[in-house]
Amino acid sequence: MKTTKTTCPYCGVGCGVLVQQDDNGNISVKPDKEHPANFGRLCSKGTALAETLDHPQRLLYPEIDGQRVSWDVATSTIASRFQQIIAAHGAEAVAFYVSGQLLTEDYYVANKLMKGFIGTGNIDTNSRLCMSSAVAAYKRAFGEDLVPCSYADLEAAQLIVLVGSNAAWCHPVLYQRMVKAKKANPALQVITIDPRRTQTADLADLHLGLAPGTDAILFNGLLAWLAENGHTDHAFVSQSTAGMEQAVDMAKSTTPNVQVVAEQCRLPVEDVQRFYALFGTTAQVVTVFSQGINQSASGVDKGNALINCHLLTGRIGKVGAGAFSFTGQPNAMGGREVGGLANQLAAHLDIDNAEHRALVQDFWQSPTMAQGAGLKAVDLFQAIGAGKVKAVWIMGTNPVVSLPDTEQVRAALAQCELVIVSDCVSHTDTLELAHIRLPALGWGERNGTVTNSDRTISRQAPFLPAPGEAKQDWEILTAVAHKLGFAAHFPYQAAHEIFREHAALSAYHNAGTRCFNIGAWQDVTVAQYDALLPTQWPLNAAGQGTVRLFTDGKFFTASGKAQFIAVQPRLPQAIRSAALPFVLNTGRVRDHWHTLTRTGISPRLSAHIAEPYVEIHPCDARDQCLQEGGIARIHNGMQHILVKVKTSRDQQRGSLFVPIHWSGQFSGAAGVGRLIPAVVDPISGQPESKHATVAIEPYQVVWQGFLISRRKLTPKTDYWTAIRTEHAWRYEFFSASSIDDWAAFARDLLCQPADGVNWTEYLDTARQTYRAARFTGAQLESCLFISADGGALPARDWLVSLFAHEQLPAAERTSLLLGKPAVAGEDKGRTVCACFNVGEKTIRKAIAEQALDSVESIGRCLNAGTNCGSCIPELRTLLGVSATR
Ligand SMILES: Nc1nc2c(c(=O)[nH]1)N[C@H]1C(S)=C(S)[C@@H](COP(=O)(O)OP(=O)(O)OC[C@H]3O[C@@H](n4cnc5c(=O)[nH]c(N)nc54)[C@H](O)[C@@H]3O)O[C@H]1N2
Ligand SMILES: Nc1nc2c(c(=O)[nH]1)N[C@H]1C(S)=C(S)[C@@H](COP(=O)(O)OP(=O)(O)OC[C@H]3O[C@@H](n4cnc5c(=O)[nH]c(N)nc54)[C@H](O)[C@@H]3O)O[C@H]1N2
Ligand code: SF4
Ligand SMILES: [Mo]
Repeated sequence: MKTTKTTCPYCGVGCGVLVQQDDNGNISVKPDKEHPANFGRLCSKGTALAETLDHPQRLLYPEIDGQRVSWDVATSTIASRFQQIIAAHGAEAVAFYVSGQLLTEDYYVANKLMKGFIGTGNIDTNSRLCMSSAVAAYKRAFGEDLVPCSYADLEAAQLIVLVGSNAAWCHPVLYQRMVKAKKANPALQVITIDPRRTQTADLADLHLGLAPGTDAILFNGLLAWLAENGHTDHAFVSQSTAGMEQAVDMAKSTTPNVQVVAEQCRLPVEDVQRFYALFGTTAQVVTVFSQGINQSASGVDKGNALINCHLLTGRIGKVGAGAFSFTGQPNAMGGREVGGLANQLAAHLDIDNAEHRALVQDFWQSPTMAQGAGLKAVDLFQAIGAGKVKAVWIMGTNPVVSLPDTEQVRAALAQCELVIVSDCVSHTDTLELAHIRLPALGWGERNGTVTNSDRTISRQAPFLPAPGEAKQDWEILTAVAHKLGFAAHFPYQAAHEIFREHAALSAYHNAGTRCFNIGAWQDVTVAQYDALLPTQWPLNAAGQGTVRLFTDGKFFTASGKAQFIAVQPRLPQAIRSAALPFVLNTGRVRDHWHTLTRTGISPRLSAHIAEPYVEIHPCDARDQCLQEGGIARIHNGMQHILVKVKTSRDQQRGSLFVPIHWSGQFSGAAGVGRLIPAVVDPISGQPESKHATVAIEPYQVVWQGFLISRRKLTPKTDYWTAIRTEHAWRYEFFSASSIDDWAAFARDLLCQPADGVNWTEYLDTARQTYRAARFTGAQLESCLFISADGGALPARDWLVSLFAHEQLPAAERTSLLLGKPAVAGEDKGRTVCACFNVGEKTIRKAIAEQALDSVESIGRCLNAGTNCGSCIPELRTLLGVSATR
């Protein structure tokens, strides 16, 4: 048995995992008990990591225009095309668009090559869509992009305020730490602030379901209230901050009293009062914020509005206190350290500061430094569309799905002269538009470091060989740098060499003026690098990390004082109208990761929420004539999507929620990015992904069906979703156009039966049902069920289970097209617990039959909820009890 210590590649919690491999190559993934992020816990996604390793669709070889080429040809072509474009149009005509999912070493090399050698600031990252507002807010307040807190502060707090964070689903291990902290300390109060009542609110003593986009009003109101009610820490404010009066004056003038706040945020006055009083009287407050704050056209101001409240009360740099941005991606923070955003340099230096540019140029010995900030993501893709940027290299991100106004992004890339995409998988919506496709190493193969939300740097270590000819991103970039003539400056042979350089730059001419400093690691040997323990930056000279920042009341602004920002609240730009009467909010689900390239191949993770959906209040659904489980068409007057209707009272009236995950590889028309306008924060450039205006209506389907197939297909119906199951892909369809010849449709869908493939079909014209099955010998290859009269379709779980048979038993073969199992089996229902694969129906049955009355008793009976705990809020809902009360 070989064990590798590494870090989970999903969210910014950055959990440590132990990967165990036996002699037969079987791999299991266990939580690392010693890692300070998770201390032995993992969520459903981390637990299922082994299932996503053997990816059926890896990109294995470099390709140019669809033809396999050698690495030498691929990298020479990139270099010469870049050189031609730069010679003709200048360096500003080329760009990189990178990702918070790259390792720090990859990120460092990409940033160095673009900003120091190609000589333009045109490298931006998907962190623009994710953390850039938090970065800007921290910089304005603290003088540097510094996250003050540590995870341990969540346990030390007496009040945790979660604003625009669905941590139960998005930072599940931190959520579990908060659950445990509350159990251990019942006095700990939790407040959630989110227009939706999410699973996170299950832990809350108070949930504030405010009107979308009104957070700055709520926090300005809090600042004014704190100032007026004697909660100012005068000593801290006078010694360690600047700008308090202007900020408080602005807060008082915009939000004079609790009534005004309550009215504008559409909250009960007493709830606002309770929140303010709790905040005022609790010294240990941590305010956690995430995309409900960041993804806004005034996201930076919102971040500062909440940081202001911590500065006024001196609740920063102390145990159990601080304004804590939970980062999204596994290496969002590492990307910030190396300056991966177009308006940063490296090592937390400023690209717009000539001295900083000179310092970095000197360190890199670079011939052509970027002279200022490059284009931010949304502007970059607009410049590509306008033909100003003629070559773009996209690494580790899927912008055709994740940027706002994805149809513009698609059109921009479609007419771009040179699109290069490095990815691990062979099919993404972005790769479809690439001229040059480069195979990158993925998790388990690549080697380097990541930094999580609380500044902990951890190792990602390889335990698998490279598939095909895939290379790590830094290796590809280094090869291109060599072909561009910069070999002497990119001498890297191994990841630790890059890490050392990054560490050295952080300490270069840094006499304590920059907080980010990991200089103690600038000479690490490969053995030391491999043994690096998770450590929170900055490091002292002895290499020890720092748990909490600002404990001495010193900040990194020119004056050394933290800066209050006077915030004038601004509401979202899109305003509801008669034509577009709903606010569209977007976000994540528990078991899926972004554009599904990894979680979409795991049967376990695909079972919790199998299809794209819109969540809508039942009264709105009724008014719009929408049926639960039916198909809704949501449009913004130009683009539309089709998703399933899910009604829920957790959704406020007038608002809709659609998850972001379903790309064109996994669904017909569910990519929600096409409905999001490219509206951004003026300072950070972060898009307002949580607030579009749309209309919703029923989609009149004339037939519905499903297909289970061993092969992955791309159906052509209006609505379809692909769902990974244990042995096959399941496709659900709905269509508004009638079909005359079902058999022809089926053959087209499944492709003509090849030799040796048996085809059985059954058509009932009276009942408008069509069923077909294909066999290879006695093995079931696919089956299709269609109903055009609204009649019920057979149980999917049973049919899916038939694909486990190498040879389908005769009895099952007969019952197959009847759509009924020969022997009735248990219908588990929708998966609730992904770790132990326990379905809703099984849980409901056990609750009823065995009189279960607690989450613990469900756990004892069915195991559900006993591993990662992510499903506990749902178990509570099934029990009909609310969390802590
Ligand atoms: N399961 C899973 N986990 C993930 C990811 C994933 O894809 N899947 N992705 C990771 C990444 S990159 C990120 S950035 C994080 C994101 O983590 P979160 O930010 O927690 O997740 P989101 O679902 O994007 O949005 C958070 C909440 O903001 C709320 N919101 C919308 N508008 C407003 C508003 O006006 N005010 C307030 N206060 N709230 C609002 C939404 O209703 C939503 O519940 O998750 C990370 N973790
Ligand atoms: N409407 C709306 N849009 C959003 C959001 C939202 O809440 N609402 N959230 C935004 C946020 S916060 C984020 S972070 C983005 C995420 O959006 P994306 O970054 O576009 O989503 P991913 O699916 O994570 O894309 C990562 C890609 O990189 C590949 N990959 C993984 N590891 C590596 C590697 O080591 N090297 C290379 N070269 N490739 C690799 C994966 O296969 C995948 O194709 O979406 C943003 N878009
Ligand atoms: S919380 Fe889950 S997804 Fe995030 S790092 Fe930990 S195991 Fe991975
Ligand atoms: Mo993100």
